[in-house]
Amino acid sequence: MIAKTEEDFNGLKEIGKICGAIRDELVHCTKPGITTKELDEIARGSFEKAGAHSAPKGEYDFPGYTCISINEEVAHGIPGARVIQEGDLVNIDVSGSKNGYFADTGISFVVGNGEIILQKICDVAKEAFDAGLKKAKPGSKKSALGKVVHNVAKRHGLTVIKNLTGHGVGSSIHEAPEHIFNYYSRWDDEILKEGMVIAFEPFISTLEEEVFQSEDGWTFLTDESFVAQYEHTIILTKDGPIITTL
Ligand code: M2C
Ligand code: CO
Ligand code: CO
Repeated sequence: MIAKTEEDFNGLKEIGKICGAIRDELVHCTKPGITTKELDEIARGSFEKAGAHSAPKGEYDFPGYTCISINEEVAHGIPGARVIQEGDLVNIDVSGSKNGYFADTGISFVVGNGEIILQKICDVAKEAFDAGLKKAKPGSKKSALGKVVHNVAKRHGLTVIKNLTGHGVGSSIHEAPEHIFNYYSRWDDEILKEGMVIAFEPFISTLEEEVFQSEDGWTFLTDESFVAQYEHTIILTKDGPIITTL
């Protein structure tokens, strides 16, 4: 959406704050021994308490309030009986709505002590996000974000997932612009606009550049790579980006 009014800005900030707080709460509660379903139940309670709704559940009838993905699962992991272990790479993606406004945020992290490469892809996902954020201004090319994301990955001897992308958000969970790629596409000539609301979510991979869908119809998987995501909802303004989900 294009945020125009004070009501738009306030509504987007309110749901952004709620989703950011639920994300942080779940990260805090992620300890060896807890199941992904138990984490999702915490999110269910927090959405309810905040008077907000889960976007995956409300918009797509996803079997969970949040997406929680472990190790070979990259995104859209279904909360369930899987028990979190020390050293797991975990992704928690929280998206929701309140009063018709939406936000989307996610983070990958390592539980306790894990392999060094796992911490590295998490750090590089954040670095790629920060580099892209500098290009996130009205009048810039949308393709500039993907260009810097891919460059940051390559500089660290890593790559990006090409078939998962960021997207517009705000009045629904996924809306125009349809794709914010994690690589440079010369065909992508869209110019970012004042007030545009985007979910920017670099996916940094150790090897593979595409994910595939699991037989459960939801979960995106890799075969022999690990992938980290870092996502926030951002309102683009001439005075700089406003991150609603900090
Ligand atoms: O937009 C995402 O970040 C998720 C969507 C949840 S709806 C089931 N918040 C995303 C991540 C990966 C792939 C597609 N969308
Ligand atoms: Co998300
Ligand atoms: Co998203």
